[in-house]
Amino acid sequence: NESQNWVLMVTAQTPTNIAVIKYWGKRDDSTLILPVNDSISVTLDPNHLCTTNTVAVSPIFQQDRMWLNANEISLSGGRFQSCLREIRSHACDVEDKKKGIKITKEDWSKLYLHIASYNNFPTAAGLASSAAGFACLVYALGKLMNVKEDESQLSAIARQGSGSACRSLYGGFVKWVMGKEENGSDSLAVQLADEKHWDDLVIVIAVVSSRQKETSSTSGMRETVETSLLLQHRAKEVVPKRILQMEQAIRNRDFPSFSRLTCADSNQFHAVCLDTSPPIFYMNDTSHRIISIVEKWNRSEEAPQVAYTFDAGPNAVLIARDRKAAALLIQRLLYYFPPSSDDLNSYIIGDNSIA
Ligand code: 2P0
Repeated sequence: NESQNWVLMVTAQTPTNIAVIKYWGKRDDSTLILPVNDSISVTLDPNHLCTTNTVAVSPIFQQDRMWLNANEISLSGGRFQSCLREIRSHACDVEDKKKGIKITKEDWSKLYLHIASYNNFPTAAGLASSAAGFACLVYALGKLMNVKEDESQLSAIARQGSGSACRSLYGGFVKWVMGKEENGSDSLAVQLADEKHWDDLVIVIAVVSSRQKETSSTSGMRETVETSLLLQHRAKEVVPKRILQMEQAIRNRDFPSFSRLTCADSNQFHAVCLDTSPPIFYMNDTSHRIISIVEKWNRSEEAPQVAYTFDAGPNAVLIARDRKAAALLIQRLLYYFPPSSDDLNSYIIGDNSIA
């Protein structure tokens, strides 16, 4: 440490995840982000919809700073602060003999970080950018600081950045166990099956609109918890049974059950939004048309070909049972939503607000 001119950095890449049994609602007002029910998601292929974070530490840095897609953003928010505080508290000694760098456990509380984050997909499109973002931030900092905790323990830190982020620490199928503890120590992600377990599935995302949603997930959830009776029924009666059935469907690669549960859970999540006062509408007419097309198609076949699920926005996440079904799905989407001449280069259907 003779010279103060060194910079140590780590780069990590984390994909986003799509819930097939949804998280919607927090069980307390604290900053811990503790959900009212378990959820299950599928983590996307790391080559698509992912966040890349480079985190760096150097004695020359004067304060913690972060850039998102090359624009500096504030780190003063409580969620960033929670993640940074938690990860620093688990930091260990780091030594790079080649560079002559030695950082002790105690040094980490005095050193500042620079974080550069890049999303390879539109941040505003409601495609779970915060999930990939916080998972990647926590994972990359964990590597930089030689944190010894495993992915599951790291997921409990990422959860405090954004609930759904805890599920992006693993690939494949992941369950976020809601936990019972008041301090959130048992509210973490576990991997149900790795990415190779069911690799026939093909996920097609139909971007219906890339406009920013009107009601953020955080405030939408708060309003639902305060006003929806349906949410209480969902969290206590419906989801616990569905979680068990979904785990079984994933274990057995049982697409008919997987599809039935995924579509039903998406529809109930949007019903709970509608049961909120004032009601929250995340889907639009194009989303509804996509549901009708898929439902009709699935019913006309011997077995379901495609599952649909919609998050806090109008974009459709369509999960095809195999490549053949995915090709037919894309053909159908292009038939029902023919691209106009000016958006032939775009993959956006519906109101085509941004190409
Ligand atoms: C999910 N969503 O399970 C559900 C389905 C959207 C619909 O998790 O307040 O951004 O940061 O914990 O994680 C979106 O909510 O909310 C979400 P916070 P988050 O994927």
